Amino acid sequence: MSHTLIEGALTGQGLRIGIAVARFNSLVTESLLAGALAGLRRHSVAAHDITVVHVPGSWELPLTLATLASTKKYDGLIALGAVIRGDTPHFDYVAGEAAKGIGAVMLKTEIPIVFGVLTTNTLEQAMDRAGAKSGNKGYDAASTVIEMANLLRELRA
Ligand code: INI
Repeated sequence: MSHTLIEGALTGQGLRIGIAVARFNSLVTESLLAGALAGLRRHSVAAHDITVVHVPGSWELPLTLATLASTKKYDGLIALGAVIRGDTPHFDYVAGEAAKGIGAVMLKTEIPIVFGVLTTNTLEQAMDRAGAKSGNKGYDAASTVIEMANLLRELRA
């Protein structure tokens, strides 16, 4: 007897996606946003199905995502931010709370939320992950949110 295999498709047609993006370290986060938008379009998500919300910093992401999720208008959400250790002793609080908060919102609302918040020691490391040497985590976030939205649809069907 063969096993059952369930995997989310990477086709974004018909999916409604919300993106919450932090303005703090905007040099990095604007590149993450550009990558995410390019990734969504590449996977056939329609422009009119994409909503982008700008917030001051990564600290503000969890509440914003919780509010977006509560509208029930989205099949998946993406959180984009950049928390850079060099900037301030705030690092551990902001990075920790963003990660914990976003994870908690995802489990409470049962809507997939992709964690596209970079946590790095330097601006250079962040830039490397936002379209320079190491790809673009925003672009990766787009395919992950599509896979997860499709997977959850399938698991719930
Ligand atoms: N917000 C970030 O997104 N990244 C950071 O590196 C950062 N640092 O280092 O302070 C940061 N702080 C701002 C924070 O997210 C809030 O916007 C602010 O505290 C107001 O609530």
